[in-house]
Amino acid sequence: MGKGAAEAAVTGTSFGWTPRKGFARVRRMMSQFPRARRTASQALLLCLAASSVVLPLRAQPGSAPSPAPRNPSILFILADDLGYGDLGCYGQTKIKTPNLDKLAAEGMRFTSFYAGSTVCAPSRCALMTGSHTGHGFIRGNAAAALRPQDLTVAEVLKQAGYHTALVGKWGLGNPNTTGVPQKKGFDEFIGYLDQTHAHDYYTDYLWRYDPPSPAKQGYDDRMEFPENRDGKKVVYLHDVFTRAAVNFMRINKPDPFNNYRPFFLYLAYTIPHANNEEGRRTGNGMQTPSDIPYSDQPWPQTEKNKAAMITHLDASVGVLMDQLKQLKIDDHTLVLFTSDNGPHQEGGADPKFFQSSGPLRGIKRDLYEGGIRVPLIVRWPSQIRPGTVNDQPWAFWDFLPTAAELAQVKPLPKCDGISLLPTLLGQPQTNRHDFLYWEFHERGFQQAVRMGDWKAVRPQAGEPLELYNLKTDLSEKENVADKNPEVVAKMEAFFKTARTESDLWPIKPAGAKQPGKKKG
Ligand SMILES: [Ca+2]
Repeated sequence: MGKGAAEAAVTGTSFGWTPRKGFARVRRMMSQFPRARRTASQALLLCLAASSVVLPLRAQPGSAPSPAPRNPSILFILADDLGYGDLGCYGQTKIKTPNLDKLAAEGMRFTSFYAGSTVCAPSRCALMTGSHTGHGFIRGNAAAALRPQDLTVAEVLKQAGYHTALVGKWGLGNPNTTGVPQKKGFDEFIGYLDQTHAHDYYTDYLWRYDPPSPAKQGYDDRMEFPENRDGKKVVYLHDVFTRAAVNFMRINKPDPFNNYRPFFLYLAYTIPHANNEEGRRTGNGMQTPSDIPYSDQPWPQTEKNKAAMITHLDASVGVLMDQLKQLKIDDHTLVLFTSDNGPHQEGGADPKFFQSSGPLRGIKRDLYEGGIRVPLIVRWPSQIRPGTVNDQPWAFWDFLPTAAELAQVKPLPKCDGISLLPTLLGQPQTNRHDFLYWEFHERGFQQAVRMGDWKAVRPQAGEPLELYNLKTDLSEKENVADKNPEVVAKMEAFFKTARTESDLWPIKPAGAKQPGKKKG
């Protein structure tokens, strides 16, 4: 596609930068109506707009018919390498996160929620496909791409009538593969495809997809940010993502024009991940436009930057919530916030400095709790009781069936997950996980299982299991395998059946070279 056409296409899309473009779109739609019908339509629109604000979801007696029952929109916000202890509402005392703390106070906070893996790509694969790492196609940070048969939550929601978008980091398919977002259920996309590219918060290009329509050309190409060329640091791409998300929600707000079509926005932010390349060059890979409000703290510069990144992320969540409220759709939008794995020790940052794992053992690349247990906050004011805390073990692969049930998809797609919609609605949750399973291929071959209060870790293939009782030993300090042979036997049996063999991810002995090190 020529650059001129590309730029023209960009201005008319859901990620357009100014509110005026949204209004211009409405005006263009209206101008296509014959004049006589336009006035009547405008009056009708005003009525519908008013009713969508005032009416609850069900029609009130004597009122005009309300829109057909509609499913909630979904805003899924993913942080990158944010630890279990990095948020105020999870015990953080130094890093300020007022907006996320408010989100938790207004919704449900999960204290035993797990990422799909302890690094990016397999974790995101589990999130998107509902398969844990014993069944998923992508089980490590290699340059693998999702295949046509790997059904994603975006495909499920799109088929259920949602308008879907990905803003931010993908990592499940590079250009010209079967795994690019537009082939995996996303109507629109702007962000990073490759994980190493996603380390650079001042990159001079992103990838972008916008589908063609009768009104405009599509777009499927790089989107340039010339301000950042030649190493200049002008546009912080995290902020581009926030603006794109805000614009997407405004333009795709369920309304009479789109027959109250709900949206699914997967907003995969990249902070507080380190810029590993910058870290190797300068010793400080915690890339942020400013260390405010921590400039005067007596902390190492990398830690000031890390704290500023997390507070910056928190402020962006505040912007998103303001937008939802301004659009008057926050009551009927399910907002989820979580992280793809535990805190990193990269770019000069020390995860111990802020106790980023909280009370948990381990960090990113560990299968101990600190590597995989992450915050999850869910807000849905019309349905979820504010200030609720849930300690049931759930994991990334539960999101697909939860979203599918929310979208009234029947039957629910087969996967490793369980819909936790009953829990969100305050109803009895009759089905729960017997086990949660992880495997990790970068350091030989490691496995972990959570079963009730028990946690088992196999440090290497062929080695005995370590066993911890999380109820009495949350920090996994005391291996009690010898004292609990029956539990170990049960775990061993499950380890044998939890996974399918994979040509891409074979079990290898300790020390064997594995694909995908230090990438995401
Ligand atoms: Ca990550």
